[in-house]
Amino acid sequence: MRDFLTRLPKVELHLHIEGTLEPELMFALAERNGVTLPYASVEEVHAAYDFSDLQSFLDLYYQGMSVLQTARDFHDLAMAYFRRAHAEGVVHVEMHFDPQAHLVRGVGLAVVMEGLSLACREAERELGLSTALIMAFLRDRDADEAMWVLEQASPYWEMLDAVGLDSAELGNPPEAFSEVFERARRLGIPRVAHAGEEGPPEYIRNALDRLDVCRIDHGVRCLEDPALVARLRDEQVVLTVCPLSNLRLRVVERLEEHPLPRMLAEGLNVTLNSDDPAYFGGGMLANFLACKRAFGWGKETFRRLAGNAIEAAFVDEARRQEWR
Ligand code: ES4
Ligand code: ZN
Repeated sequence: MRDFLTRLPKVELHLHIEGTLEPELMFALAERNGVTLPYASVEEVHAAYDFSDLQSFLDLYYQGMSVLQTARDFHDLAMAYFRRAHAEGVVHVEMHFDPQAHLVRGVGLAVVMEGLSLACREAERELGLSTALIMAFLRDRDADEAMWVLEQASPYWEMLDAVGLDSAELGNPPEAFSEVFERARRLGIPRVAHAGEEGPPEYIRNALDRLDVCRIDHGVRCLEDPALVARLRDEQVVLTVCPLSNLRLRVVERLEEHPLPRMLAEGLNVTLNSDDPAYFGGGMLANFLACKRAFGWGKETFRRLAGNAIEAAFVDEARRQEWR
């Protein structure tokens, strides 16, 4: 099964590139940039990654990315991830990045875009790995700032495959960003949003109705609302589920209790993704293997899940055909 799951062409639709920062690279970049980290060793970092909820993770996630300062850092971060993903049989990566998390530290959007876009071209050329960019707005900062970031990004609009909405969900409902997402819609930029990870089903509904998103990131709390489940099934809304993330952030206490099997049984358009692999215990293959262990799924189920992601990717039909 491990061989089968490795060889299965996997498309990753929900990944935060800053969440791929492994402790070893974090230390190397800290040294290169003269940044002091609050950890003495890789073991200490791993010990600190014992999260109680989304916020406790986000605190360390934003702290960890303080080592990312130059375009070269962003390039090295992304290339290191692309190489790992490629080795696991990932054929396409759609990565969120968080401009505001860098802007507040004095690292401008041009630095981020230069590093990431260089890595994307290199991945295509050297690994045959295709990539897409999702510029995410931080929902725990205000919508005016998000709108400013979207305008600042005008030189890069053509390079964006989508905009997204992430960070601390509870108390930060999607509708606060309706004008920003309307602006993106008018620019012809597709939209996705995190919803129903820690937040209630209502946030999923409002992301669809008020932000006009084509995918919901996570969405696992939809099961609390049968009418919403019916809608998600009827409209075949793509849900980018991240099992190991949900486990490590205590959305579920055990993977065996994860809503994934019920979501599949409901006929929902589910995909498997890794979210922040450096923080949550592994990438795409680890997530697939964890599901195998917890749910005992056969090959057909994994083919279906991987197929759902292929159909939902921001790529053209010819590319899709190579992976089917
Ligand atoms: C995130 Cl797991 C998760 N949820 C919301 N925002 C995020 N940013 C990075 N990882
Ligand atoms: Zn996420």
